[in-house]
Amino acid sequence: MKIAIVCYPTFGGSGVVATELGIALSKRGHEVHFITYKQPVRLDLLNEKIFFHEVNVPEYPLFHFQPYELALSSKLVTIIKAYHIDVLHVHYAIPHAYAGYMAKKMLQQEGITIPMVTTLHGTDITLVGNHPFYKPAVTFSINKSDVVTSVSQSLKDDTNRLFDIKRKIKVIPNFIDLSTVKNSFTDCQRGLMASENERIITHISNMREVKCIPDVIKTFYAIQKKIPAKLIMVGEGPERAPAEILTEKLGIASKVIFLGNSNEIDKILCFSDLFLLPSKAESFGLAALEAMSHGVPVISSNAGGLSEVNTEGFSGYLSDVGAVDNMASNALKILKTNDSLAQFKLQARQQATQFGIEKIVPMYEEVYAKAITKN
Ligand code: GMT
Repeated sequence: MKIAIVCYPTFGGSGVVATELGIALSKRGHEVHFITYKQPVRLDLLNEKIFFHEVNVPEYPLFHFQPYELALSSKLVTIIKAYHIDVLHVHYAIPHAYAGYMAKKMLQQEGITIPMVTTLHGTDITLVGNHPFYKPAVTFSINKSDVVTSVSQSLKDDTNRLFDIKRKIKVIPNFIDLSTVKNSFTDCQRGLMASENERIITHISNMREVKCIPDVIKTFYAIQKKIPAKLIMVGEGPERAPAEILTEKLGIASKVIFLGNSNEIDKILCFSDLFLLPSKAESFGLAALEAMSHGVPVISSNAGGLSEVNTEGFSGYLSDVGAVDNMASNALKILKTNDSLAQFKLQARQQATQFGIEKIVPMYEEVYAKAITKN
């Protein structure tokens, strides 16, 4: 198949999923065309089956807002025609499904029909799309998609509750390529971050309010009172600076390392003992799955789809949003002895196998094939 993928190319779960999916599809023989404003962060594998088409938005001083949707839909028309694309897959409803629908309509004028698959990722529904300023356009573009998928049952339920959706939504969970994750934790260079007797706790996110960054710091504060530990904070966002101030106020600044955005997530997870994800909303929690794939148990909230990813008492523990004391005592259950940590590490890795790429990518292939046949 010839598949066009539209996504956000920067750090963020939906872009990562779209990129990894495109790479996996290309390895399975499909021709994949990424159409977005920048080369996706994880797309370092340009080959004869992968193409990247940049969407340029010319700056014009008259415009207060430059019209990205217009440039994207025009680019889609050009690429779909030039490469005879069979199916268009847009990740994140805003504004991709809207631009995709416009491209479909323009192509129809020329006698070309193409099915559009829209994958909902979370914030496009729960945080941004639900805003009254966007809601009519988001509802319209979801209903006009030929197939709609969501990354968890929880997100499907939220979408049906918040919007007037006429389409059936198919749940296709996010996935992980376990073959790329090193299974031996012997060469992890822990010494770079902590001393021998310290546990290493990690948080990775784009540090927005939804990630409850103060709860990460407060949970760690309670943990380090009981056992020697370091906290590694990976990512950039508006909550980073206040978090740094909080670590100083609590007197733990020397135990918390802020690394900023990193392309070395594998190395960081390799030496991590525990992952914290106390978010107040999380449609899936790809970062938690990535942690588990490296054998890192997860202490998370029970928001959104997290309970579909993290299993209580097996891959980690779940608490109510904001219940930092509970999160800390759960963390200590895992970290207290080498035996319990080793057991949870094994179980976390086992949990990740449920979301193996080889199980999930064929689900998308099936969706594409059906949509093309119906078209
Ligand atoms: O929340 C983020 O870190 C970014 C956001 C995005 O849109 O890229 O992530 C959403 O999509 C991910 C991939 O499907 C999910 O794993 C995240 O749970 C989801 N974020 C939220 O729902 C807050």
